[in-house]
Amino acid sequence: MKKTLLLAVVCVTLLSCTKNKANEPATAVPAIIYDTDLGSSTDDLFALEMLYRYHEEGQCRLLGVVVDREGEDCAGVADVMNTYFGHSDLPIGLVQEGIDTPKVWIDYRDLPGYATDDGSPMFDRTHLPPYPDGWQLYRRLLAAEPDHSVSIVSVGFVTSLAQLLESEGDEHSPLSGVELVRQKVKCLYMQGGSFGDTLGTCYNLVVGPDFAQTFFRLWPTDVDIVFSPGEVGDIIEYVPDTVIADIDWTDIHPVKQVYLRCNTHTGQMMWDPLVVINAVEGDGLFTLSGRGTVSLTPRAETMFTPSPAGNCRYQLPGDSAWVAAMLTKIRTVNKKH
Ligand SMILES: [Ca+2]
Repeated sequence: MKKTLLLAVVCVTLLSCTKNKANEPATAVPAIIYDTDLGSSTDDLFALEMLYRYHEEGQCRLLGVVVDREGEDCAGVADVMNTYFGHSDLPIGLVQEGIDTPKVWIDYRDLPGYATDDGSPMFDRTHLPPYPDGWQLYRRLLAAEPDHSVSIVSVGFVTSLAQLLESEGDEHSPLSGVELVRQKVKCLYMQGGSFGDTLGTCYNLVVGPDFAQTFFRLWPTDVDIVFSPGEVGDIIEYVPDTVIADIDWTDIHPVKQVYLRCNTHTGQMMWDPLVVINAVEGDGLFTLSGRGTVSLTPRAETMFTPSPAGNCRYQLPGDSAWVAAMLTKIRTVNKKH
């Protein structure tokens, strides 16, 4: 009897191993939550276009969009983009009680209201307000995914992330926000940080210092972060005339309309797409620092301390060939979508 029981246990174990192996290809494609301050800089738009393309090509699974800049118009931009590019099924979350009136660099928050010559809306909509709170959408999406499988692409503020980390158990999961992140998140890819010879700040963190402090205090130290500091994207420029020329196949295009209607000569560089490329295509296209830990000073400066067991790494600027290759990747989504 004992031998029979042992055999049964072995069989069940083998079956369960086989089942897990069969699931591996599905989990190998990164599941991604896109966390963005849409409505101000246009690199957030290009990064989102790239995620659509990666999703369509089966290179990632885009789970949803969290808008971390306050305002239903900012979430409306996400809705216009999702709808236009055929991803109206994507859920949208919007921060409440976020950063109070942060600077707007390129104001395209009225994109949802753009009209054609006859006054009719230029772009269709799917999800109208109200939107779920960003941290609540995080909890719902994370709870439904396999353990250690989700990559977060954070290219805006850390408002919704800080609120997620402070959250308690709810109908989606009994876990606290910290434990939910620890259980579900594989890696956070973040636009931000400054890791030069002297301490420095970055816009996305310093503009909301309380959120940044909460984020660094609570983020689990056993969940990886890859930072994309400003200087990495500072050398990649997608000039406005080229953007418009690349979208020569239509005028009814949300990104082209932003470039036709707004002053985009603001020193806009391609910071955010680098975060998406790293999250989807992996580390091979980037030169990364060694491992270490990152802490935040009281003045919201990021401080990197090398440590082989640390959870943090950061991108380093590439050479001119790398810059050209990155820009080509970014431009592709506008040329052929
Ligand atoms: Ca951004």
